[in-house]
Amino acid sequence: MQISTTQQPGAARFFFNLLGFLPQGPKTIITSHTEASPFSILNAETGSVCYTGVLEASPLDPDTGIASARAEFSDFTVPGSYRLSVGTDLSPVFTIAEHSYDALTHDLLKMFYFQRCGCALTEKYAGVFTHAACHTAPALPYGEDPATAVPRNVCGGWHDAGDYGRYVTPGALTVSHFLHAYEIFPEKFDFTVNIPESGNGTPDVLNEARYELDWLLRMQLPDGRVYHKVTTANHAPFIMPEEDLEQLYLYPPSTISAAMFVAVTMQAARIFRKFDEDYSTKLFEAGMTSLRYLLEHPEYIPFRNPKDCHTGEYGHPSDRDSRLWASAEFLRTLATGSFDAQLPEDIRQIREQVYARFFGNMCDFTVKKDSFGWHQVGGLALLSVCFCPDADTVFGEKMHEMAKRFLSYTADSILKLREQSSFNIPMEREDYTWGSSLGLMNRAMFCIAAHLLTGNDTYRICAYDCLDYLLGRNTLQFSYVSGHGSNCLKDPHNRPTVADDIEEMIPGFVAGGANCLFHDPTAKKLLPELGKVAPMDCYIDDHDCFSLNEIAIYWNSTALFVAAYLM
Ligand code: 9MR
Ligand code: ZN
Repeated sequence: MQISTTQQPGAARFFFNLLGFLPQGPKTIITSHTEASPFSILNAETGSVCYTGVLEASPLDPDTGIASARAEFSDFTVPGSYRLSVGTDLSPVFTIAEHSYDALTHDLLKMFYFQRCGCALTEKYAGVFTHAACHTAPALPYGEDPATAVPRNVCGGWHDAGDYGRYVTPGALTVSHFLHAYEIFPEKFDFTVNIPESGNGTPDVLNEARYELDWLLRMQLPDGRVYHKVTTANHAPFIMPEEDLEQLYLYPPSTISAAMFVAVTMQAARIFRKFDEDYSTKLFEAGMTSLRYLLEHPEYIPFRNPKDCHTGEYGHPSDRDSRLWASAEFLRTLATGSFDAQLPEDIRQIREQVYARFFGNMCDFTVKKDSFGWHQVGGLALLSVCFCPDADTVFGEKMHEMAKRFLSYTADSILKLREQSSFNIPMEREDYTWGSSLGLMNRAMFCIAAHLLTGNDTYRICAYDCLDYLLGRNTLQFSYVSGHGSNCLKDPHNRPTVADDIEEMIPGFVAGGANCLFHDPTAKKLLPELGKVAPMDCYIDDHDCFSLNEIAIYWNSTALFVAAYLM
């Protein structure tokens, strides 16, 4: 368990990325000093001074609860092990090294193998963390008479989080993080993670994505609707997944699940084209079926949990953002390679229709700093437009301009937040909520996109700031990624790792993070009341705290996007 400690007078604290820095990357360490004192970087072995500078002091910051100072030494690029010294205070050792984030990126991707449902995790790939195949029984469509309902095989996919539910909307979103990362910077995914498909000629990031895509295809009904989720009625207790034998239900389709299904199958169809043409065609056709359904149903059909269902809801106020994203992926895919060759007349007409609506949806779109998250997926449409090689032709110059403007405008507002924070983190109080890691990684994604589009280096630096926070540059000096950093996540709210009786935690899992809204009873009980604890300190590494310490696929996939780009 991890509770913020009140600062001892004289005992300086140092807050920094516990995985260290890249030689060419930005380098910032926050200290608990309050004056603009001189600092030095010392060689950790010899004690010799390698670099000197002056701290930049910040007054008390309500988000961190402390006054602090910042040592910035980005222009010091020599690999090695060092300490920061301020007067007589010495920091713990930190490193500057090539490949500081390679193992991290590897493990962030490998995490998804451990989330696989419907197959046994074997020693060859899982090491000691094996388990038998789980959730293999057919699921019943919810609300139908069990005597006559036809059970359906929807085996596969990833467990969403620390629970065993499988939900279409976060699933599609997560796959899209993989696909966008691969599409925008494929050169970063030249590594394998020892999964059954490794070495088959397709990069592992796509192999892992396919495991979820295959399941998404099973969640589609012949008329194009897509079940919203498959879960038991209640979350299982802390048992291994193969022991969870309660009845699985398929919960009613929504237009959000259909739209996100269209988006991700269309995107995957164009990316898988060169690896497996038959699979690509299958994805495209499945996407077309649901797109036709959506065009015939312009009204929003939401999903709400029925009264007797207590698993995640993933509700939305509207389906406009998911329709916008679906349209963008469809238009881009149609214009890609072999798809545009011989378009049947009906698809040409559909394209006109989609384009017209896309335009309207885009003009109405309000981008948020977390528009790559499950609350709001419109940001993914922006990525699709802005990184489309011939965006002016496919989307029109005006639309392309608008998408670029939305992206850079949001990235600029993220930079402003960063400037206001004493830790140089683009977060404000209201951002310390359930799944704060997602908001933070979304900001880093905006900054990466803006950096790639404009070449402005401040965006790239801000993306590193976000990664630094996740890996230890926070008031708890805590790395929210298991297995990475000397003080890191060890006891997440995650059923298998609690139930498996193995002391060690699987590396590469990202926790939801600090949340000052106390959404779970243990957090309420154990954390001091707000005012006595700063938002950045509102976190406990205890599996009971599901609103602080759960793991989830989209927390990992956004971190993967960021770490892969920055590594
Ligand atoms: O991540 C979700 C968080 O933002 C919401 O506030 C919370 C309550 O609705 O739900 C979280 O999502 C959970 C989902 O409902 C079920 N699987 C675990 C998810 C992570 O906590
Ligand atoms: Zn399972």
